[in-house]
Amino acid sequence: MAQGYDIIGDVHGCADKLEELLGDLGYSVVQSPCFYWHPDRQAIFVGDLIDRGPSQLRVLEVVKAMVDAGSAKIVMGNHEFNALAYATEDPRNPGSFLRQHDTKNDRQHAAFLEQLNVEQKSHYLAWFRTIPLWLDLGEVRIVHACWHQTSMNLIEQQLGGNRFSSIESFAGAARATDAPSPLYAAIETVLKGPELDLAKYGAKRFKDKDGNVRREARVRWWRGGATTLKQLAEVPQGSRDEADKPYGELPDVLVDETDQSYSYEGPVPVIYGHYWRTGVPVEHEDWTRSTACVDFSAVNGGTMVAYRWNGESTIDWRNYHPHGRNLIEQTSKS
Ligand SMILES: [Mn+2]
Repeated sequence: MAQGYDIIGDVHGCADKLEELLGDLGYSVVQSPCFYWHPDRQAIFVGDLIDRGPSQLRVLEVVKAMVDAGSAKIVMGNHEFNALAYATEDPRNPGSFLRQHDTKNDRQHAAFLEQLNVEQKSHYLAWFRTIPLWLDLGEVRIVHACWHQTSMNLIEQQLGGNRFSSIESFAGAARATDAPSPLYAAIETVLKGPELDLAKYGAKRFKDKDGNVRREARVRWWRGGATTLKQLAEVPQGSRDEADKPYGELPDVLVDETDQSYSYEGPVPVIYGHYWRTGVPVEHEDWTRSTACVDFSAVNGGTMVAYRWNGESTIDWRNYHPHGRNLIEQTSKS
């Protein structure tokens, strides 16, 4: 029985950083079958094992071996979900796929498609389909992007659980191209995080770093008790408005009940990934009393991070590994 969990952030094909982190955390390789193991702890992966990075096959070998051996658990990331949709033909529209093979999607997924051969792809895609969309371990909860009970209730009702029971059940959920179903929207909330419509509250659109005009802003769902647009919406720092002026402050107006419902208040701590944090974990942004993000952009020159949960009911930033100060040193080195 594990005495604690080491919850590991988005790996994105960075096998060297992952194996270094596992070593630092006290996991060692057990032979035949070969897997990383810790005498009294279990690793939990928050998903997004694949895409972008240089050694995706090695990451899949390491992580699946741990999960098969019981030395790790995993939840699904949006990149595993997308990989499945990319590979699955639309049953209503033979010849086209549940995720379109267009330039943007091809580019996002190119490294995975190149690095795995046909057999490897079908082997790991079959495994992805069985990965749960979240884990509720009683005293701690793990999800890729957002813990939102309303969405999770809907998923459980429609799937009969929190995973896809068959490829047909996946295909039914992943049809997104025409009108997204409530089930698809709920899965997006859990795996990609909620967004809110700025125009609905009289706020301006903003231009993202690539110059695309965005009318939706990410929701800072980890802010417990947040009720206003200013508290909940995340317009990235340095954004500009459509007239190319600095974006300025969001209005401090109340958001509606649906948007307020994303705000997570505990009491059980949630550990999640997905959000490409940088630098050291900062209170209110990267962690709160009841939430901790473990994605610190490992594939983008950042640090592969774990949160070492030891049974606490409120997050303790000292349980981040590496610790804050070391994070700065590692980040500035890379
Ligand atoms: Mn993600």
